[in-house]
Amino acid sequence: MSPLSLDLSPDLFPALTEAQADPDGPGAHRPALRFGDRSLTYGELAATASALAARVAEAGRIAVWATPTLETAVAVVAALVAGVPAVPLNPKSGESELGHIVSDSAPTLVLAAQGTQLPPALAALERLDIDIDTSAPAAGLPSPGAPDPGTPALIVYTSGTTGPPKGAVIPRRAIATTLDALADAWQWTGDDVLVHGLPLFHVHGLILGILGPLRRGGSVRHLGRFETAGVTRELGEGGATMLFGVPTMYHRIAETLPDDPALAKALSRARLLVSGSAALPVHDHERIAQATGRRVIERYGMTETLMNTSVRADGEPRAGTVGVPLPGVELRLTEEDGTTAVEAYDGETVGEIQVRGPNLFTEYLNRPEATAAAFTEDGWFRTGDMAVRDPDGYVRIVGRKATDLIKSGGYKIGAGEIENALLEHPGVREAAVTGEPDADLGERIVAWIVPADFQSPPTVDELADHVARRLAPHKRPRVVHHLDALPRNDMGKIMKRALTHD
Ligand code: MCA
Ligand code: AMP
Repeated sequence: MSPLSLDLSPDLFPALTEAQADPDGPGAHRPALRFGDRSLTYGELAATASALAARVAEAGRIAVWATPTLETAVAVVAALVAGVPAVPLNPKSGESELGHIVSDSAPTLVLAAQGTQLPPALAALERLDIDIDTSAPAAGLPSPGAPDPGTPALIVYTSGTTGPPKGAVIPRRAIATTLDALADAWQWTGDDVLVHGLPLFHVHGLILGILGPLRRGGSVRHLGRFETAGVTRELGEGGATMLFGVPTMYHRIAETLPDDPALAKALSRARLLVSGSAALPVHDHERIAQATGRRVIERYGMTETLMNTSVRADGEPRAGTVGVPLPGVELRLTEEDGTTAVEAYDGETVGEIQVRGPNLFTEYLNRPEATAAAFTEDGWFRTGDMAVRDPDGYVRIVGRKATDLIKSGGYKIGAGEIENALLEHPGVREAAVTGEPDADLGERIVAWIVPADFQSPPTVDELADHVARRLAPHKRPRVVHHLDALPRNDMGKIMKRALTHD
């Protein structure tokens, strides 16, 4: 047990600060986190996170092995309390992706749950076990003072069209303001109990799904992995009030509903069902509404911007739209040149969404050129998402500027990183990757390869395993086509539009 503990940072989690100041008060006994049969009250979380914070306070930057467990939530809260930037790592990351993230972000420590085996890519890093010690002293070191709102809080890796993922540096200000804007839009309070089964190495599951309830003084029940039975249990008898998920999860709910009246009943009791990370198909929206009487609301965000728009809890839920700009977020659509604003609110004129506000990231770590390219001269962030606006301001996303970005299961995946991985396979001479519509995943990854040897071309399983081992299982191709040659233009550039089944 560490003899030290740090005062909790009052700006991000008032309920934790209160629990630390008054460990016997009612606030300290309120539930904060639950994963399966393990849970922590605010008092317990304050004790264990402040003790861990004291142990990482001197670190430059820490990596967190972000399994869907209580340990990950405690480690990230501890890092925020200590004012030390944390890099959440996907525990299913393959060797080259992990190697890239670790060398790019250069953490001085990796935090992992006791007993977890870490891969060789992390062997050179000092390891600190996340030990959940609720008997740690409630007060110890004097407060270091709340870190400046511009201090980096998290570095979250996100894919681009080419090359390896970039680390988006997310300041404390962005986390606080995005969560408070969502509280306003969703009437989200400390009385809410959230349920979800999202991964904890992305913005959706970690910032909205764990830090969100903690900032409100409410609680979260994490399912470990998404399953409709868990949703039924927690929203039904469990009394949870909100559900967060990606469209693939709502699609699986919509598929299950006709045979599962208990799921329908549980969903009908929820105060709010929220979908994000990709477009929720209108068909799934309607099926859920019909079976439960509840309409899923959509919000739109990005790793770099956190949340930009949402359908409001007190607004009209309109399928196929992502609602209106959140408080504090400026949003404009621009013409092809990227700077002329589209003035129309006609539901027809398409422009690129650009945003400005305190919700934005600061930079891509070690990538000043990519950072500069992401912003206009007057400070608008170019999202690359194309949209129209209805007369009342509701935003409808209609597509993406880059065809080389694929959204599968709510994960953003760059075609370029998969092509590079495929080209490292000895059986592949040339490779191109595209996304094609998939009812479950939104888009599925399709690889088009010219085999090195047509007599024994690599199988889909072989290539899927190859990509899963190097990058991550969700980046593996689900379909592989063999071609004699890739279609190229006069400049030798691959013409992806020509890559279709027939
Ligand atoms: C399969 N698996 C493999 C292989 N094939 N492992 C190794 N090698 C292989 N060849 C394993 C997978 O690891 C997984 O393991 C299991 O088989 C099933 O894989 P998969 O089909 O990919 O998963 P799924 O069950 O279909 O997952 C669907 C899902 C998932 C649950 C919806 O895609 C998901 O969690 N999506 C959430 C993405 C997300 O949070 N995005 C937010 C980013 P195992 O079963 O053990 O897992 S966007 C964001 O943050 C912005 C800000 C926003 O707006 O929200
Ligand atoms: P990521 O880079 O993984 O953070 O994903 C951000 C991207 O997800 C955005 O640029 C959008 O293309 C997409 N996205 C997020 N939420 C929605 C939504 N509700 N509807 C459509 N697309 C979305």
